[in-house]
Amino acid sequence: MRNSKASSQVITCKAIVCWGKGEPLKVEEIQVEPPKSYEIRLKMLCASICHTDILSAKGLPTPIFPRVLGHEGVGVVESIGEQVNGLKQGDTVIPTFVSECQTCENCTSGQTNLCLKYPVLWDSRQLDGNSRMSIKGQSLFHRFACATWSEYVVINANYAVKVDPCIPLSHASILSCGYSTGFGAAWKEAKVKEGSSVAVFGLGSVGLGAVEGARIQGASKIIGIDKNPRKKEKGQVLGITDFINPCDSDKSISELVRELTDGKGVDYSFECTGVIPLLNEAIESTKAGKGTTIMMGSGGNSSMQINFLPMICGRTLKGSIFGGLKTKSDLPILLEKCSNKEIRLDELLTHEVELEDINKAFELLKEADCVKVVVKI
Ligand code: CXF
Ligand code: ZN
Repeated sequence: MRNSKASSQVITCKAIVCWGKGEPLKVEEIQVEPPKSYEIRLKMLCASICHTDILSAKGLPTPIFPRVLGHEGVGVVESIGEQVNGLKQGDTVIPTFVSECQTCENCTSGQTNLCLKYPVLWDSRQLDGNSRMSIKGQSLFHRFACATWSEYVVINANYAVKVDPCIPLSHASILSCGYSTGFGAAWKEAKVKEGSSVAVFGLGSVGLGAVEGARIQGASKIIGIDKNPRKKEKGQVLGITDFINPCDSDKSISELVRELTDGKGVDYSFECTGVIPLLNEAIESTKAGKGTTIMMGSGGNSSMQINFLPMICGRTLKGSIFGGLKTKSDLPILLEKCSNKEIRLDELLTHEVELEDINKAFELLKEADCVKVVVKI
């Protein structure tokens, strides 16, 4: 039987709702509709916190409220719509915010992971413009189309990636955004070459993913940059060869990177903080004429100023969502690396909270040794 009885019923469950800009998050009883024909309803098992959820709670870049937050997570298929192929009840899946139809101009271009048929759902509703979540009759927006900080969620089946149930849930969850974004940036966007040099700005989960991606690609010099001295050791486990703490010097970061690279700069830099002045530093840390910077950090800002001279001197700046990873072609490869223990995700898992304690989780993120907070659902 493809559909359970539950698929025709609305489910009332707990979810984390953000009612307005900067307001504390609330645990609420919400209603989750049954899946429509191309949708699946997931029972979420585990979620995690990504920096952009904090920005969303502050109304950045767009104040969309009331909204169920969370976009990292993993769940099990509770029920499916009539037209869904390739997924069944009981499958373990990651909800994703990018998709891959494999047929559109972008998917077949070999240049981008931004599918045109199933785009990033910036307006925080499902593809048909509606939401499947509500509270006392009032519609709730999603975080992208994911809204993982909920016991149940409905997503379009094209935004779901099947996961080997043997992968620890916490690992699957952190592969659904931050870490994969960094890893993909080194692997798919920069295509880091063997023996090359790399600088990673910010050693949170995105940055540590970029470090590990660069190490696996064969980079021989990986410079980690972070204001938090505790990140040095963590970075070393994942693969940094050098560490810069900008607070320890009066020099600019790009000068410090040059000092570590015979005055030349690095082949690739990865901006994972979203702090705009750091983007210029990341660009200026790369080699004139051929250096590449991949920008992933989201500061929630809508504009920024890029210095003219370093860019005109032949450097490349590329923006990236989800590290350029395609959800059908690339994410399964990363999930397999996780199964084979080729990547060290345990190093990222520093804290764990219950869904109800999500506000506490935001506090934990300020702690010096915090990389990733996992949310048990
Ligand atoms: C986000 C960064 C801002 C654009 C959408 C994706 N990545 C992770 O949360
Ligand atoms: Zn994220």
